[in-house]
Amino acid sequence: MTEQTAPKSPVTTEQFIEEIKEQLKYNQGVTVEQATDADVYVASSLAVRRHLMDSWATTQKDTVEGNTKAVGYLSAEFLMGKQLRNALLNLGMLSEFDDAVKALGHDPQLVVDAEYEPGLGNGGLGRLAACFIDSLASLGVPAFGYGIQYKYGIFKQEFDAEGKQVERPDYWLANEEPWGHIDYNRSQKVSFGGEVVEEDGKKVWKPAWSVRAVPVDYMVPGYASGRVNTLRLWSAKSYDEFDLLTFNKSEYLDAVKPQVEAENISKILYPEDSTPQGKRLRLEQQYFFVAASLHDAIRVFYPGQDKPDLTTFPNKITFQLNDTHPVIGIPELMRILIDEYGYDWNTAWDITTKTFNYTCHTLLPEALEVWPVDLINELLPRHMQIINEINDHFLEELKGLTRDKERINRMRIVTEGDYPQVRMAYLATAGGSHVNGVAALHSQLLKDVTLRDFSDLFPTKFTNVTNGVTPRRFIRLANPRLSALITEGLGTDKWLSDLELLQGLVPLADDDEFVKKFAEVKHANKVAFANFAKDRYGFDANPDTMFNTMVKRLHEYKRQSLKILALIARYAAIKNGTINVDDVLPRTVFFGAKAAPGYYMAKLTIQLINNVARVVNNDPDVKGKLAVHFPANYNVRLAQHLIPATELDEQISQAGKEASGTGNMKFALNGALTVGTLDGANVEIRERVGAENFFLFGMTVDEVDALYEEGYNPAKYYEADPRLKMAIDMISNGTFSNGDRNTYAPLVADWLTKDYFMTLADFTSYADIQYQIEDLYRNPMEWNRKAILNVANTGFFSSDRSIEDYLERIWHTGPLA
Ligand code: 26V
Repeated sequence: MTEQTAPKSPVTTEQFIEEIKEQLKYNQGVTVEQATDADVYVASSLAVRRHLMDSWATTQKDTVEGNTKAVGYLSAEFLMGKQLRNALLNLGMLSEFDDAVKALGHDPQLVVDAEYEPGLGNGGLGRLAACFIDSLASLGVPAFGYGIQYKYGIFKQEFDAEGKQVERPDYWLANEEPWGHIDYNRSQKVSFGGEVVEEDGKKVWKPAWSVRAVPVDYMVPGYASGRVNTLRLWSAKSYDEFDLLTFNKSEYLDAVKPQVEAENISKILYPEDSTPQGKRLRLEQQYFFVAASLHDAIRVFYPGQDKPDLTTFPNKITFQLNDTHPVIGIPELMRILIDEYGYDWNTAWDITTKTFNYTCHTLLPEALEVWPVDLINELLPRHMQIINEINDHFLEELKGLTRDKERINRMRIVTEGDYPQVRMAYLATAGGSHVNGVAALHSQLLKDVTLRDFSDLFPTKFTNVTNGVTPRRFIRLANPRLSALITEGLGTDKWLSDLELLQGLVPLADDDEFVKKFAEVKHANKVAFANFAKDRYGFDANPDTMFNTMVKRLHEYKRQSLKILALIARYAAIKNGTINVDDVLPRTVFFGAKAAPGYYMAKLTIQLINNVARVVNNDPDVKGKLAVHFPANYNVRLAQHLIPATELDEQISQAGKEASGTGNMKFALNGALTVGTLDGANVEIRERVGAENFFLFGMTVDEVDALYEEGYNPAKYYEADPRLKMAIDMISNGTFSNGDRNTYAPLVADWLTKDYFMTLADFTSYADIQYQIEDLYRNPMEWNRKAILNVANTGFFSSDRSIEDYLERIWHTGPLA
């Protein structure tokens, strides 16, 4: 990326004050005196939007008229985070905003807080999509994000009196939302069901019902690029405003039923992020947004053309499939080309395979989507025919490549048997040009294990693009103190658009003055977080203790249980005098995690963490030495507050299970040290920061495989390490359940008899490395030197670099001229 200095504000503070006043008056219809923080938030957002308008229009025009292939990022999730400050940063208006809002008598922080965070994603995959569209715009690449504007985002998490997770609906559109522009004039019709008939030797799909997909457009401003791309999120509306026929039968409620059903499609984000449930509504969602997006792209790139030459389609736009959720786009494009535009099979297949590429984000076999043939037949009968035909052609092609019949059978896109299914990852691999994993280790495992047969026969299809995160949101906005120090240290702010410049900080790790300043920044961030936590959650966190954080979705493979077991062991050791109280390094542990509502073990783990926190925090024996906090509803906003304040970050998944992780990158870039396994992007982070600046523990992928092979017996580890035995016994004997021995019995039983993710086997090495961690922490200068080296050496993990890799290896396009 070409380095950019911070953009210059298009307005003075005085001008911006006038613009906000104008919006207050003509949009909200309130006087300055009447205006609430929420009013000022809406007014300033609308004013900011106006400054993006010209660039948005020229970017759209150049995207259509220029000769640069665009990128279409198809994703069921975009976990955007709040918009206002990001837009201000990218326009260079942060200080003008603060000053203008103060002049109007408001606290800028409260105005920014009035924005309700859109939670249109579950976790890593959705947040990655948001980072990627930020980087595409910042690099000046013409791009569309395409997804769904869910009415209800990821649930709001609360904890009840027993510490159990309770899910509340997230009705994020309850207040005025100034960013999305509903464009009724560019809606698309999306049809479902019905049957396929033959007419004049041609297959004709006669759908049974249709919904109207209405685009809601969000501006995606680039940082200092002068470009503003579009995130187009589809919302489902009914065509049948009123079914008169039914109404005449005087069944009023029945008359609105089709309308309600149609609009259900974009009503809610599915909160599972690993176990697909094969739900009909979810397939409807997938087809809904993908069909609307493909038709939209044809409309955009061939304006006003009845019979466009779609053989040029892959030169106009390349579509990235964010996991398998949009893969139904492959048969949909085939259907459009063959049925709607009259192309023959081979031409259509050639266009389609050139148009799509697929990113896989998982290694868990149960997370790979499959759809029952019966369900696809019912909802999308023409697509099922096309998928079957793709399967037939593909099997023919395989016969030309190998004589291994078993291998060919394993590679079927449509399985055989009584309940045949479509394997979406296989369809995506066959129907696109490239397949990539999201970290080096993950891409290797995809080739060696998950998609082995495919990579053997189509080796050039496979590549790796290691994930990244946007430094604009996760360093500059989240951590202004560190940002200022980095700019001071490097003598430039160009690092925000060329993150490898952080390398320039390496020598400063040996500069005691700089190290002290860095330590002050971290401490100030801890104080700021403690204040935020007190205000927002009501707990006291002591900034003079080590801040140790584990935030991510709750999943057994991520092993929050390992953290909680080690924590209990530590608690027990302090209590029973195994460690001298005076030798204990004071620590505050923060958890943040949502569990899928139907994921029993994950929810029970949440309950356990909350109750460990209750017991530990109320025990005078460990006061000042150990504290545990679990703020509810971990989201992007909480991440932006907590990550800059963290000193030790936990990335402790079982090796071979976390595809990449992106939190690990955010923490390292904010100067936390990582305790982690050799999994996902941890491997690459450790390579870059240096083994001596990373706390490695646990089994490797090969050791894990060998142990499965040998036969894993978790009870052996329970017997072997008294610390582990003590921790598990305390859970069983009711220490964290008011004496009730049954509460956590399912967790204990699982640990002692199954423990699929080998938490117990890694316990000893995890507990042991804590001594190293604490020894280092006792030497603040050395700790902070290492933390600086983490910042300095992780510039590679900018999402700008990820996007440049995609451009070069997969998309073969670049910035607009
Ligand atoms: C699967 C499903 C299954 C059906 C229900 C809805 C749903 C939603 C999402 C997913 C896929 C989850 C995969 C995922 O989030 N993977 C994460 O992707 C991150 C970005 O690449 C990566 O850093 C994490 O390691 C990986 O777990």
